[in-house]
Parts: sequence; C-alpha cells; structure tokens
Amino acid sequence: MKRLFFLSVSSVLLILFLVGCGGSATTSGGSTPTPGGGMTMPGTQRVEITENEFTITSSVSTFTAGVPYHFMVKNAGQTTHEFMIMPKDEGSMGHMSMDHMDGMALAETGDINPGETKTVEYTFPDSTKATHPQFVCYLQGHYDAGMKLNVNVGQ
Ligand SMILES: [Cu+2]
Repeated sequence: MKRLFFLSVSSVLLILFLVGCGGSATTSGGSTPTPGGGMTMPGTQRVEITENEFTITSSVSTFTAGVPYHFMVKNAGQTTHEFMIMPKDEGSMGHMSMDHMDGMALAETGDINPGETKTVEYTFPDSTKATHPQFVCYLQGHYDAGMKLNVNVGQ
C-alpha cells in the first residue's frame, strides 16, 4: 500500500513535470514569430533622437539615401521642443516666419511635450546624396541655445 502510494505520487510528479515542460516550450515557441514589434516596414532603420535643454542627439549621424528611417524623437527636457530636418544649416532664421521654415523642412514632428516621444518617417531622396542636413528645434531661442545637429547623407 505504502509502495503503491509512492509510485502514484511519483507518476503524478512526472506528469506535472512533463506538462510543465510542454507548457513552457509552447509559450516560447509562440512568442518567437514577433521579433522587434513588426510595426515598421521591412528594411526600416530606427533612429533614436533625444532632445533636451538645449541639445539634440541622434543614434545615427550618417544616413543612406533611399533607406526608410523611423525617427523616434524623445523630449527628455522640461520644456516643449520640436524636431525638424532641414536640408542644410540654415542658421537661426530668427527673421523668418514659422510657415516659411515649415515649408523648407524635409520632415518634422510638430511640438513635443516634456517626457513625450513623437515619431516621423523619412527617406532621404537621391537628390540629398552627399549633403549635410541639420536636425533643429526652431522654437523661440532654442536653435541659438544649441538645438542643432549636423548630419550627413552618404554618396
Ligand atoms: Cu527646443
């Protein structure tokens, strides 16, 4: 009697062990088909931009024409910022209207609140090869305070 009890307990443990293994194998198998989120189109390169008072940093500094880029712009500062890609260093443009700057920008996010992240998709066209675009924030005084970053588009 005692021996039978022992045998049944060990077989229950064995079954539990097997079920446990099967369960975890199924879980890991089910999670593998979605690496990296799958929200962006194939071939898209992620670029992480961080804005602060008063800096812009980018995880990529040399871009390739024809490659779709997914810019994730985080405002890590305490005040509102924006992110614009200008075709080249245009200076502070303090004399220019915001509408005119918007028209010149290759891409932009609009205002980004503190702690917020905005995304923008942009592919540098072939016409931008061997140019030096500039990432900027043109909110009042921010450019002159340092919110500009020169980048390159390769040949
Ligand atoms: Cu700013």
